Amino acid sequence: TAPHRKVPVTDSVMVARKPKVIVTRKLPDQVETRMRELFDAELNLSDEPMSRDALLDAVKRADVLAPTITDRIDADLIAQAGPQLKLIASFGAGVDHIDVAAASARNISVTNTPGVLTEDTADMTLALIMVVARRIVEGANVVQSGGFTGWSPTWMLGRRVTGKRLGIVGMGRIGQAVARRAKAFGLQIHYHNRKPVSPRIAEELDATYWDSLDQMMARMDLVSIHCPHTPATFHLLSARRLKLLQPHAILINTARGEIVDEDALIDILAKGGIAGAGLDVFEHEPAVNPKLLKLPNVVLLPHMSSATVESRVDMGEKVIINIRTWMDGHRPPDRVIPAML
Ligand code: 8YV
Repeated sequence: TAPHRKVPVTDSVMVARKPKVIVTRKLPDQVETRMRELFDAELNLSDEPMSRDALLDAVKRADVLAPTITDRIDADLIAQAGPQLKLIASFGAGVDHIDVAAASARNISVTNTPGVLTEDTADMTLALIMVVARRIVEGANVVQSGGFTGWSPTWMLGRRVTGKRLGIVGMGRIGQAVARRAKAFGLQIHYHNRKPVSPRIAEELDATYWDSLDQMMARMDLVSIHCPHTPATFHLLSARRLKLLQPHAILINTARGEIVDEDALIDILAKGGIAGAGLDVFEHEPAVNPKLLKLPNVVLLPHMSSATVESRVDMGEKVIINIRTWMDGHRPPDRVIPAML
């Protein structure tokens, strides 16, 4: 068994006990087992999402809270946290469910789990590109429902992907992983980002930088979103910007629903303003706008881009490493600070 650890020296009170870690959702067995070995861990074996009251109780008792995107860790909740709460070690890359500034103001560190879901999310993005452009779900449904009665040269025609232009919004780890795959599929890579990537990466990806998102949107065959959801990116793809897309364009979103004005997107899709969309995330998730369900030219997934056995274990490992590093009095490797957002 692991030795009992001290809480960080930076916390002035030195208590030789395992920290109380409250985990809000069910995690992979091996992650939970390790957490029980290392921490005074309270697990959520039923996986029932925590109510507001349960979360309030958790922040009053836990030294470390390990939440996920299904928990709203807002300023009000943080204000009611007990003085013992020192770390919010989130299971996930996005931190838009946590008020990082409010946590920071109370000296509560926030960590996330970047890097380990990059490749899976990029895989799913390429899958969505192919699925929408080549009408794969539609075709599968035809066969599944017994409707395949014969081939025809002009039936089930999709659009060629090779040779088209892909505009990536947000060229961080995931955006670059998408670009690498997309290049292998013969797509021409374009991107909009706060700043250009390094010359080495730009050259490797043969990527064209657009400082103007408007300019890029108007020229792309496919647009895929890979930026975080922050106040600055809320409705970044506004009604006005979505109208800049060409009628044959396809929009892919595996990032966050809030980045796209979903009502405007539905309107444009319904009017044939763009050709289709592949969405793994929704603005009011888990609620999905019923109008989206009626559209023939969309493929909708239940926020599963990072959902692989491997990524969930790796994410859990990262949560553990962040907590352990903090316990040892060091800065956790995946600390998120307000200035980063
Ligand atoms: C995860 C995600 O499923 O990590 C993220 O930001 O959106 C998802 O891929 C989720 O965070 C798990 O908490």
